[in-house]
Amino acid sequence: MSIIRRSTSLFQPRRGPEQRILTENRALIEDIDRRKLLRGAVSLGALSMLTGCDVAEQPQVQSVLRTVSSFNDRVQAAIFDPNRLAPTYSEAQVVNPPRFNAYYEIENVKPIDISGWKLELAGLINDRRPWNIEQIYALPEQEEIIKHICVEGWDYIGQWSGPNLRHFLTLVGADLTAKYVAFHGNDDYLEVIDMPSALHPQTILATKYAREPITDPFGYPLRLRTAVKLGFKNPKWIRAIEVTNTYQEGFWEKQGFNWFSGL
Ligand SMILES: Nc1nc2c(c(=O)[nH]1)N[C@H]1C(S)=C(S)[C@@H](COP(=O)(O)O)O[C@H]1N2
Ligand SMILES: [Mo]
Repeated sequence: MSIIRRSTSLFQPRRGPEQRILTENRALIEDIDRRKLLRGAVSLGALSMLTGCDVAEQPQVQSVLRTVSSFNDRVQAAIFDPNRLAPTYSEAQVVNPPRFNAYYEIENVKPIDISGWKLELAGLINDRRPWNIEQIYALPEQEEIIKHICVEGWDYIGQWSGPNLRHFLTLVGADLTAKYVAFHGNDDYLEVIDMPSALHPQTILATKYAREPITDPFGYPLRLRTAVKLGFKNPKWIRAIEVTNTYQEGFWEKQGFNWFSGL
């Protein structure tokens, strides 16, 4: 089920500045609507009632939406159930090759040269020795067929395998009581997830797609795949993993999307 389809009722033709404001803040409003924070039709009137300020002015609309959105982050984190499993699918439903996305076009993907690649570990981890790919391949593998949902309004079912992240973090002596796990991509992409989501049973460090090594566009040699986060919280081409208590905004949060972005 795509976000756009679920939210179209919000964007029925309206006239004048109200339509313009709704369009310009589409991403934030969709995010709020997707989480069913506001039931029924979201209107500027409803938002202004929520916050008690005049939302007819553009800068205020943004801050109103951001307020609702970050409030929603806390609610989301509080209601996250670390034991609830996300739906899984059958092998017949797997889309192969997967659908590509990044903050740039596929032609600009810079493949990782595996001879020079090591996974770096940083922050609140006892054993921060880097890992080469052979060491990672030697770990027990977990496979999952899960849905990838992108905030841009599309989704696909994919078949991913690789070491379970909780298992890996335990192995290297990460502080599992820390708040966040940050992933640094080789393309300077940063995304951070909360520790409970990192420790969720369906969160893995994926090395394979449909039982073959992940190909360059999709994150070779290592990417995150979690069934409990939107697509953008699944960094590809991981260069470093950092365990930290410091809150950091990733690429898409800076575009206005929710930090938590759980499913
Ligand atoms: N390093 C890196 N990881 C990234 C991105 C990116 O631009 N760089 N884009 C994210 C977004 S928005 C999506 S939807 C998914 C796309 O993953 P896919 O190409 O395997 O479908 O990767 C996510 N991880
Ligand atoms: Mo995405």
